[in-house]
Amino acid sequence: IERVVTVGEALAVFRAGDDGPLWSAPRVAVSTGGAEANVAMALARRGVPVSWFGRVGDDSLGRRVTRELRAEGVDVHPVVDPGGPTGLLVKERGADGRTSVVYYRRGSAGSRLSPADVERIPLSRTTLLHLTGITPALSDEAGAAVDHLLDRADAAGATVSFDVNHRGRLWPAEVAAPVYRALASRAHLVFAGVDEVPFLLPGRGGADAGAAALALAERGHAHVVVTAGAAGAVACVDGSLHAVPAVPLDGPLETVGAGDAFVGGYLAELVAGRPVECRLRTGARLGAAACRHPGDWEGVADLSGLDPAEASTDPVSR
Ligand code: KDG
Repeated sequence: IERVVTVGEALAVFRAGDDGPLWSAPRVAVSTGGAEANVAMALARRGVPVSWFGRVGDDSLGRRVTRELRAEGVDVHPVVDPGGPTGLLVKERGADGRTSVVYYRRGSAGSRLSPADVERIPLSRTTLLHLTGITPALSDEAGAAVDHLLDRADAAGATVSFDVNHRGRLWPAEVAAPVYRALASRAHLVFAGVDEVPFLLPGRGGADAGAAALALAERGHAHVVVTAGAAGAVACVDGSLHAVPAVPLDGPLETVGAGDAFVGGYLAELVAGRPVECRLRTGARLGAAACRHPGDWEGVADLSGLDPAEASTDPVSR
């Protein structure tokens, strides 16, 4: 694999909480999010050639998110759509330290992705196409674009990676589950959080990540990765199971985007031809790094202190 291609909705992210809740905070921080965009930025940080495709509005937020993706080294191909605004995600941190997410994205440009938009995306035997379960949640048209991409990936012999990424605020579980199963069955590599496994294996709740990965393998998924947050992550590849613990963290954590950073780390090592343990370890480090920053993806730029071998007790280096 020489290049990763990803398609989805990039969002503007407004974040409040450092100086009070959104209703009274005098300032919000602005940045970029969207699962596929986050994965693309993590991959670019690891030096992997990566392209992002999707729609943005003909507005300042659209210019902003494309500019940020480009600045991070992603090859960006926006369709600028005057028919809808760039989608927005608002993250608000409560006094209890918990983050809540609200979307302003119905009818957004990103949700208007169409099969015609993805017709010319270059795919070949040397591309890895990364998709998530968020895109088909956005609209029927966006779902049709995902199906068309999978047909094209099939014809081109591209490798397909799929991250379930269930978003209960976008669609109900009973509508989403059959779509996730159909998409996962067409992917070579499936990522799921341990709590998302029941979507793929109805009736199998409560399993730990290892048992879940084995059960998915039994269902015919030759390459699955199940993440379990602070309990680590497991991969089952061609029948063998590999596990890594999570990197221990303390201090305030903001976990939105950690899953995407994990996927970026895992895929970066896959593209580099590294073994499964190494992919999992890098995934865990990037996931942990994302938790140390209140933004979705910015934390992946700094992996210091996340490797036990380089731990130092001196808080200053000079
Ligand atoms: O994982 C973080 C993403 O979820 C966030 O950036 C926004 O893609 C997003 C979504 O739809 O939740």
